[in-house]
Amino acid sequence: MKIEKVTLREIRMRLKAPFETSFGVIEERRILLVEVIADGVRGWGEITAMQSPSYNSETTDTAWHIVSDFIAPTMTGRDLSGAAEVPGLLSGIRGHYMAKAGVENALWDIEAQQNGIPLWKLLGGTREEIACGVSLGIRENAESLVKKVEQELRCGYQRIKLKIKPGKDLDFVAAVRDQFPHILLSVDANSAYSLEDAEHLGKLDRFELLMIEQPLGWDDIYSHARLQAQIRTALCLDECINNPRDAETAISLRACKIINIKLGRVGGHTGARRVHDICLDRGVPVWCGGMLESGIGRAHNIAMSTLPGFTLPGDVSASSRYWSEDIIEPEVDVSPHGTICASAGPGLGYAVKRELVDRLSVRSRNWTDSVKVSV
Ligand code: OSB
Ligand code: MG
Repeated sequence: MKIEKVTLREIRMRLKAPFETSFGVIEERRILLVEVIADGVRGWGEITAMQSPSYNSETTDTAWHIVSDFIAPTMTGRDLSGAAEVPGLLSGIRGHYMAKAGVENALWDIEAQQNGIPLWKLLGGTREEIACGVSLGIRENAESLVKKVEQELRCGYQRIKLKIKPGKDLDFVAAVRDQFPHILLSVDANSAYSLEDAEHLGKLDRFELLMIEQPLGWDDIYSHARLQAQIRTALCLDECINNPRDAETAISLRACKIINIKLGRVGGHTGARRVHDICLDRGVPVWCGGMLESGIGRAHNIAMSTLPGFTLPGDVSASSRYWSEDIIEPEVDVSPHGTICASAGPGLGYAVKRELVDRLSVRSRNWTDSVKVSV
């Protein structure tokens, strides 16, 4: 796999509706797309960092810097045996998993195309249809949330996740649970609470939630272990799990009973598969998290979700929930029973709408084998 060209683009995409989490309201995504050409084959990856460092420490701009000044110059012109070599090659760059993932995943797309098989098969996927849930932002009042839940259930989604924060938690969950006593229901706090809130969080036990996702510090596995010992509901870690060692630590400390795997957060498909393998081995169910991705990131998420350990519905939902027009063809559709079928085409299995990407681009930069940097 000789890397001939790397192109980095920033596109802006406005969400159909604002998405509120405990760390703020997201109305527009500033997404970085990575296009790599190796042996004449083109592959795509997406960098899922938010524009502010409020989910984790990366941002769209830190990722632009790290890819531009370190990753792309390291990769361009190199001859690799496969995409799985990338983490080793980039190990001298500390952290910045989301930036690395965008580049590595483009190479996975290429490798699958070179083998003439779908990416999900190359990764070792075992199911052709994945189970889907939705993540619902914080809303003004419980009534409008209940209406939204009803609408998503009508679309077929198999699990509903509610974003919560202090002051917008118990009443909202109670209203939804009252209306829908039997659905798979979970909550995600994005690190909005502290261990002193243990008693308060324990009040969620009565709602028979599937899980409480990342209630405590974004980098604090230990406190989650203390909390899990005090409440019945399963904790799920998102922000805390950045690599296989974090997964080992969290499972050994009993800090969680479920893990959310996000491709960007763990540095790409190689890291994701390692985290998945550890969880499968230790009997910890995993599911695929989302970062309000464009179709390219979404297609990578679908491929990953076909691995055997992904036994819970993920935050992978239809393109049309997020965008008036997605950048891939066909768009991602969800069946009436809340599933997505993995594409049978080679690589990602979706075509990138290049003219649309061009129209949405606000900056781009490329690196080629002969001329390492050109603006
Ligand atoms: O914590 O899972 C999260 C979106 C942005 C940042 C963090 C999270 C989320 C979501 C949305 O929950 C999931 C999606 O629909 O893509
Ligand atoms: Mg989360």
